[in-house]
Amino acid sequence: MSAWLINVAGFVTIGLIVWWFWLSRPKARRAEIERPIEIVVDDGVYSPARIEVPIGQPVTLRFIRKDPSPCAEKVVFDDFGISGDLPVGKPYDISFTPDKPGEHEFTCQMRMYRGSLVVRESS
Ligand SMILES: [Cu+2]
Repeated sequence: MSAWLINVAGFVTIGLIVWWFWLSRPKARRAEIERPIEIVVDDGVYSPARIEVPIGQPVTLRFIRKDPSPCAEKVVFDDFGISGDLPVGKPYDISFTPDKPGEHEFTCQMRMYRGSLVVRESS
C-alpha cells in the first residue's frame, strides 16, 4: 500500500515538473516581449528614436517625458490611431499590438519630436 502511494506521489511530481516547464516557458517569453520599452522625451528628441518590435506581439512603450514645454506633451502614432498625453516626470505607458509591418512614424502634436517604430514581420 505505501509503495503504491510512493509511486503515485512520484508520478504526480513528474506531472507537476512537466506542467511547470510547459507552462513557465511561454510565460517567460511573453514577459520578455511585454517588458516596457522606455523612451525618454527630452531636448527635442525621443531616445531611442528608432524602436524595432515584432509584428503581432503586444508591446508596451513607456514614455518618460522630461521636457516641460507644451511641444512634448502629446505623442501620436498616426498609423495606429493612437495618441497619449505625457505627464512631465512620470512614466506613461502606451500598450498595443502592432499589426502593420514597416516603418511607422510617431511624433509630438506639432511633429517636431519624431521617432520611428519599425514593425518586423515574423520570419
Ligand atoms: Cu511638438
